[in-house]
Amino acid sequence: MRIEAVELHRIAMPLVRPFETSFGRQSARDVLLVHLLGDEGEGWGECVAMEHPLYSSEYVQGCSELIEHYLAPRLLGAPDIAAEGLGELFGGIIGHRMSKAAVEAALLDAQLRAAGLSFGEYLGAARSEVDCGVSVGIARDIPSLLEEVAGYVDEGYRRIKLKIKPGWDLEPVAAVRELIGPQMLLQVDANTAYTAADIEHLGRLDAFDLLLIEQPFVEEDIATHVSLARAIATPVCLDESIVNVDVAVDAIERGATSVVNIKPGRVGGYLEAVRIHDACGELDVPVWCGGMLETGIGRAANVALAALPNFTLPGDTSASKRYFAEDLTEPFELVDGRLAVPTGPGTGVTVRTGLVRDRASRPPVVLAR
Ligand code: SMG
Ligand code: MG
Repeated sequence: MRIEAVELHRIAMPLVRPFETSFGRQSARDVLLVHLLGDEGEGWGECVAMEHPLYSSEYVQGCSELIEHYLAPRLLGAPDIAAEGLGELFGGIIGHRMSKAAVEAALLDAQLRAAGLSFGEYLGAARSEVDCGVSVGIARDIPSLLEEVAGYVDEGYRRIKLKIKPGWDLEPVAAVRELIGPQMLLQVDANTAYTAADIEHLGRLDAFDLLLIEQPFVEEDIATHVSLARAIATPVCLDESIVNVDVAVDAIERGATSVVNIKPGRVGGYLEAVRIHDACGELDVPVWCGGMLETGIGRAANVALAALPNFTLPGDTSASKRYFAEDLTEPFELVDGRLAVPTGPGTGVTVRTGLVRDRASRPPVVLAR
């Protein structure tokens, strides 16, 4: 399709409760949306970068500028472009995967809407609903953590993930395992907060029968993840480190990760996410869909991805109300611990453009041919 205009929207979305990880605490989501208008229709994509470069090197304002100055000009200069051609169109622009992924998502939404195909149909979904887990932030104290976890268990979530950091690990994990019982799936995520000196300490998590431990060490450090995986029984799962399919295969072959967290934004888009899914399937490595506190726009596409056959573990694909009182689309609601894969064309959800306008934190950036 020929892209006539690129709009970048910024929305301040308050969270229903603050979310704290090993790298910080946030009480709102600074959302960047890409809206593409083309000769065959329009599409929306959500950028997963956080407000500050603390989860990874990308951050919202940087993504907005990168798209404005580098990606949008190439889009607007192309006579005819499809999502499958973006790798070539953006060739030579190093990194900036979250920015590229947001543009890809918007273009996929536009072209799939035009073709009358849903994300699920296009990506290869094998199920009509997906098992959901919930990511639980670092709490003020153990009683508050238990109260929050108990609420999610009551809502029907099929897996609990606890954020951990040095000083907030064995005790909260023990207390939650005690609360939820031995059957319920439980995993932890350190967001790179540990070092090689902590390997013995992390081995004590083996006592709690965890599904996995996610990204204990910095993203470039595959070797220390290999050492940990050899030292402990709990499976090691990489998140931040996995930036494309080659890195995923290499990390698996080296023994650094035996489960993979797939986030389309982190790997440059849904097409690369599917390549990682396929490669992991061939290596018999299960995958699950991560989350970046997406609004309904990003969530819709993630839920479709999570319905692919090798997504065998519950994802961080929670209901809209886990984060937002009011979503930017119709809300995703948990039914029996699952979310339904949207079936309409494109993402299958409708963007509430009035809300996008009313909640804007700054004027949109509008670029046209
Ligand atoms: O969308 O439910 C969600 C968030 C899940 O914990 C989550 N994401 O490292 O996996 C992760 C984090 C990254 C974002 S933390 C601000
Ligand atoms: Mg993670």
